[in-house]
Amino acid sequence: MAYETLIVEIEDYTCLIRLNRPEALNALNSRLMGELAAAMTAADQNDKIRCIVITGSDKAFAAGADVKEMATRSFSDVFFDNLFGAEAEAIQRVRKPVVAAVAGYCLGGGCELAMMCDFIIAADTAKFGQPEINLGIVAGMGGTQRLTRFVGKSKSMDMHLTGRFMDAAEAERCGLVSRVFPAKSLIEETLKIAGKIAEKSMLTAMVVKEAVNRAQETTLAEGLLFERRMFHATFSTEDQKEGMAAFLEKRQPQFRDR
Ligand code: CO8
Repeated sequence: MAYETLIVEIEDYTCLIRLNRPEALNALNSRLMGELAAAMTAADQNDKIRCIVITGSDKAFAAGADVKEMATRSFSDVFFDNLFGAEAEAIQRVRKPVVAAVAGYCLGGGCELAMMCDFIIAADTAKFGQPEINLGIVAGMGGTQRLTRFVGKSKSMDMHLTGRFMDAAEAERCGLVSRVFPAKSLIEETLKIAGKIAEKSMLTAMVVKEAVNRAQETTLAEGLLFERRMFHATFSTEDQKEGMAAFLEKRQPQFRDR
């Protein structure tokens, strides 16, 4: 399918989705969010794809929601449209692993989109921020909730109340991003990481994703019980037999997602 605001490439087992509105630093407008939700849903349903990577350009992952599109809208406009609500839900429904590869500006809705991914790999040029307060609004796609869970209340309050940007080193230090690479090798390194994920059992990878995401949603006791039950359930899979046999036979496992 052809997209106006995305470039989608499928290579080996990875679907690389590039946000592509260079004229607006990849600002998220309705068109882009609709196309992104559609592209991610299609990738999730495509049996060939085992990992999804979302990226932007060297200059910007995304500089936030499109201010030009939002500026004159009223409360009832955005309320009845449920602005970006359906798209955000579609993105969060994706069951396969999703990695964000962030270079340059990653602000407002852009930072929120990156945080909706399963983890964030950053270039050393990345700049994260929730500067909505400068526009007289509050974050609307998870910024106050997810950033607080990632970096804690103090730093999250600082980011949301001052609107300041955080560089890649600070973002790695406080747990917002998992790894930082030089900008020129960001995509290559992220695709290597996606390739590693693609080698695993997709069935197990999806279970891992569900279990880790539970940690953000529930109490420790409930999360531990969910994890233990999922651990028990993996013993019903062929991939558990294959993974353990391969270890004992000192060979690489051949997972079949069964
Ligand atoms: N929306 C629309 N256009 C944008 C945006 C944006 N968020 N960011 C940049 N652009 C455009 C600029 O208007 C400019 O276009 P033009 O040349 O036509 O004027 C072009 O991109 C280049 O931008 P700059 O000239 O400003 O580039 P600089 O390098 O000087 O500055 C910055 C880069 C610092 C990133 C600057 O562009 C900036 O501050 N951008 C806005 C950042 C921001 O405030 N983001 C938050 C937006 S609000 C939001 O994300 C809310 C999310 C919640 C949505 C959930 C709904 C439920």
